[in-house]
Amino acid sequence: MSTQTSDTVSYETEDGIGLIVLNNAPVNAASHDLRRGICAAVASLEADETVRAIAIYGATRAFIAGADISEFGKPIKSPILPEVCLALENCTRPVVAVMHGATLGGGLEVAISAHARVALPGLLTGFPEVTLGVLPGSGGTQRGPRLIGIAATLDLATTGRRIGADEALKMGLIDRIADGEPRDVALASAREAIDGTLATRRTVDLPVTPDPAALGRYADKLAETQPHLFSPHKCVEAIAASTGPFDQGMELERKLFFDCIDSPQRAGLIHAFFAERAVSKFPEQGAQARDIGSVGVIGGGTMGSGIASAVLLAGLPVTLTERDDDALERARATIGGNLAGAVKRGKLSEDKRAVILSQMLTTTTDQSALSDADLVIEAVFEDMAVKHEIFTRLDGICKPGAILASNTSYLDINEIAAAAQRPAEIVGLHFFSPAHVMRLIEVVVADRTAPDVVATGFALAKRLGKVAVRAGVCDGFIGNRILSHYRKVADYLVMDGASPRQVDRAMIDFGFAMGPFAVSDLAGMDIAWAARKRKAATRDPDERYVAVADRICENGWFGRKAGQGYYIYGDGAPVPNPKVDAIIAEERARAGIRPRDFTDTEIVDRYMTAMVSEAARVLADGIALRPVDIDAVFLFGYGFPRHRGGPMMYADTIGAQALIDRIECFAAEDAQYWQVPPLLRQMAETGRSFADMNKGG
Ligand code: 3H9
Repeated sequence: MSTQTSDTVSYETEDGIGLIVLNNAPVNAASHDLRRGICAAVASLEADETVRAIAIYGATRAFIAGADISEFGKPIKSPILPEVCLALENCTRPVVAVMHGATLGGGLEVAISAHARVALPGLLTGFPEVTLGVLPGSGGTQRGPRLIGIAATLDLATTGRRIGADEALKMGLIDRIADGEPRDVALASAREAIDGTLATRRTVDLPVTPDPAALGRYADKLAETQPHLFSPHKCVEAIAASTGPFDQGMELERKLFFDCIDSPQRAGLIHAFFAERAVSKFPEQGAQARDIGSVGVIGGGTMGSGIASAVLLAGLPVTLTERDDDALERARATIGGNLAGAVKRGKLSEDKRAVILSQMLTTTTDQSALSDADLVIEAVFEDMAVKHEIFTRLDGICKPGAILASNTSYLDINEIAAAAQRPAEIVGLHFFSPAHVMRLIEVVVADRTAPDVVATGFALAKRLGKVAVRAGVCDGFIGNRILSHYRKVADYLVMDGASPRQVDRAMIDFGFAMGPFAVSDLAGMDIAWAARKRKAATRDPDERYVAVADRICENGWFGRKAGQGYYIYGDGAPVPNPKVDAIIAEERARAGIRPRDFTDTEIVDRYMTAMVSEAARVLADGIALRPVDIDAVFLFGYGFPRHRGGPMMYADTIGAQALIDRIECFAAEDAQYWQVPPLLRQMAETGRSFADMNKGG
């Protein structure tokens, strides 16, 4: 008979064994109710003289996925997780933790407070706290070094990487791996704890071997690679204290944990965590996604090959078509290279790569080979006439019910859909380069796209391990529309006196992995040049136009692939291109501009204000469902610094009125470009924030 100690925890006894069962679906987050329930169950079982050993396991798909993140930033109610850990560790009966599924962060800390650990094969464990801007705050930084050593704890805690049962066993984090149902394993393990075949001991009683070399190594590495992040450095500080008395170490860990909780980075990183999940809620989600068993890709350039690689890596067969055999050969080589990269990153075995290339990838010049595909993704160059021709042809070739998607990055999906007899089955699936690596897909919903086709786009993204965001139709959808607006500011700043390297550096210091000019070089400046030429005829004649990039391109300096662009690329680190500086000087002189100095703060303020302004217009136009969708687009598609949560979260930290003040100040220089979005005015008047809009307010 089982006794509930809280809504989510119960215990029962069988043959002298006490079983504590955790049932806080979906992933057993250590909520207040769960914590309370565990402490009460331990107390009741300890009071029962017939109980000789205790085992604790989860009745959901996880043991414990960690502290309940939604409680962060709110007042914490007792018992806190460190108290739960102490209750288990100080229990007078041997306690075995049965670790299965996600056993992360606070979940792992609970497990290492038990006296022995048995894991099921599908275990996913580690200390992911740094990815949320905190550190293991329930004794992980103190018990970890006692159990697996200082170096291994530093590795897990500062990287946040997740490991499986085999690695956990090798590391000494668990005592053994056992297969079976968690309850059966719990009973068997507790019996072994009683008869001594499973050794039990308190982690706190184990000695710590000092390792100043590892501590120094990690401190140096983090100072170099993550100087702007807060919590990884605090992990090192807390782990360093593990060689001293346990209680003192725990006290320091608790203090540092709260320093992290109070840091804006924690708020940004947790917003990013929930953003990834929030975007999976969309109006058409009730529709049944169609089965996708095979995918066609038209076009084997960088994008098409990247998409094919992503689909193949997800285990789906791909038929890729190109115009001629040479192009097919290049596509095969690109896909082969992409998959080799996956082997290198440990995501694929060499054998599996060979099987994929020989059995799952078909390349052909004959588009009729797409007749059986459930979904075809077009990834040819951006020309409406070409897309029309392809969609008309595909419509005739593809079987009824097949979905036809375009990977266009800005063209009108409604216009593309008009070329086919099946407008309900046409959708935009906008991948980001490199498509087998970048996690974002914009699912672009045209006027007549059917709900189940939208749901299929989301389901496919999930299968590919990507983050889908629903976008409406406009030039550039969510991401590229906003990008094409704020990218101009980088050019204006350079014309007015900043250098490309100063702008890049300021944005790197803000947290981006690369600045806008380095990104242009990486993407290839010829692509944006071609787009500018195409749009020249329709450009607003009053718009300020900067010709520096055109002049660089006229010289053939297209960026990295040409060996030079804004920077010169050789064997060492890229260096600023002095010939570009000369072009900038000439263009300033031609425009009669006397260059002035900009501080890095001024650069960031203009760049970010421009980004937020266009984002507010995208939201008001209904192109993005909620502010959090824009945040997700930038986090997963544009390298926005995760610890800042996304542009809309950034905007909330500045405030609508302060943003308006900035825009009005910048408008004194260029009133055509700097205009206050009406949504920001409304927000300033009503006090409503983007966070309120995410909650439906
Ligand atoms: C910590 O432990 C601090 C301690 O050291 C110190 C404390 C003092 N809390 O991802 P899914 C929700 S820090 C609250 O879609 P999956 C999630 O939002 C924590 N909610 O499923 C979603 O809700 P909804 C360290 C959580 O199977 C639902 O569960 N732990 C939490 O793809 C399903 O999630 C971590 O960092 C949570 N901890 O992946 C682990 N976790 O359905 C974070 C999940 O309403 N979690 N939810 O959208 C994960 O990595 C993944 O969620 C997991 C499952 C692998 C567990």
